[in-house]
Amino acid sequence: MGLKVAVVGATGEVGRAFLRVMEERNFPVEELFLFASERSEGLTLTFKGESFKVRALSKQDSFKGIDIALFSAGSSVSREYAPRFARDGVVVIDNSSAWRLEPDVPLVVPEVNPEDVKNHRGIIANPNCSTIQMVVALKPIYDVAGVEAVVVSTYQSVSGAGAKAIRELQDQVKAWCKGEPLPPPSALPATIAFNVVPHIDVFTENGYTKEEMKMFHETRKIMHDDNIRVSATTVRVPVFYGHSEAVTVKLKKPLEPETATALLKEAPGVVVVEDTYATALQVAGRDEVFVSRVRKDLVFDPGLSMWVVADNIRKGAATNAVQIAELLLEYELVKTC
Ligand code: A2P
Ligand code: 11C
Repeated sequence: MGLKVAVVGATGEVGRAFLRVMEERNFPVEELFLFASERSEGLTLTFKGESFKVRALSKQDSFKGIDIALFSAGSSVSREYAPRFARDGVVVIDNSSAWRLEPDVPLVVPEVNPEDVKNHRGIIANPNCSTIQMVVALKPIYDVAGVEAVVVSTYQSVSGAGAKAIRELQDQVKAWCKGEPLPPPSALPATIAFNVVPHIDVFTENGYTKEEMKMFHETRKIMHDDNIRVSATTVRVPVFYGHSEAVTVKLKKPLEPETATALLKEAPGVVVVEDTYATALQVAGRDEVFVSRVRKDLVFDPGLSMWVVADNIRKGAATNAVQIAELLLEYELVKTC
């Protein structure tokens, strides 16, 4: 008894994590279809001890019979293929930015707006990783004290930019250790080894990057509140896995740090780290959002500041998508055969 599940972008960082997370959470997969580009055709990946051949997405005409497809192959692939899957009756959970702001596409973080999945019309969007971890931490605070504005600076790992960016950091560090010139950047916009780069995704007309504007728009959509203002500075750092965020929240009502901490401790998917702090290296491989350094903000009154860290490939992408698939089952929006 289980579902027919497709993974699109199966050979990528997030694609491989989809498989790991479904295996760990014992997601009921009866049949598995792995898709990637023609470059990967015939490659073998393992799921629950069984080998599965990767197929070229471009060579597949029909997707009928598949129940759920988890997509992480970039926006252009999602734009082209998600509607084709949906037309064939598949529910697509898409990790790209292609559909997130479309009015008839739910944008879901299960700890925040689970019920939104019920409005899907074939495509459900997984938010950007830096948005997901922030809204998981904001939700319990929002519910009690309201949120007027958020100022956030991110420290994002290279895995957010995919497998090529991971290799780029590795190659630059290796060259540095050998005393050789660093290979020039190609997957990332600037040399990332021993550097900090305030440029993720493309720049937009208002001087913010698209990554920063994702945090603005996606937060509003997920929280169902078009009045929240988010000013983000998103920064790439030489870390392999785990995004860290310094989050400052302007509240509507006073909330003591101790009360916020107690609320966060009760919140689903949150781990509060007290007396010390979470770091990206520690949380890599974990599914929860780690919150530490909760304190009264010295600029906004009422306001709080906190440090929020999560594994961008897991909670920021694969785990959140698999949780959405679990919601589809829970709400009986897909049925196991
Ligand atoms: P491939 O490995 O064959 O290039 P990442 O974000 O880690 O770089 O992964 C991107 C994923 O998207 C990979 O699985 C990649 O497959 C897949 N992909 C890229 N372009 C296409 C395409 N045109 N059709 C299908 N899959 C694609
Ligand atoms: C990064 N947050 O770290 C990006 C990756 O819109 O899904 C995810 C981009 C997206 O580079």
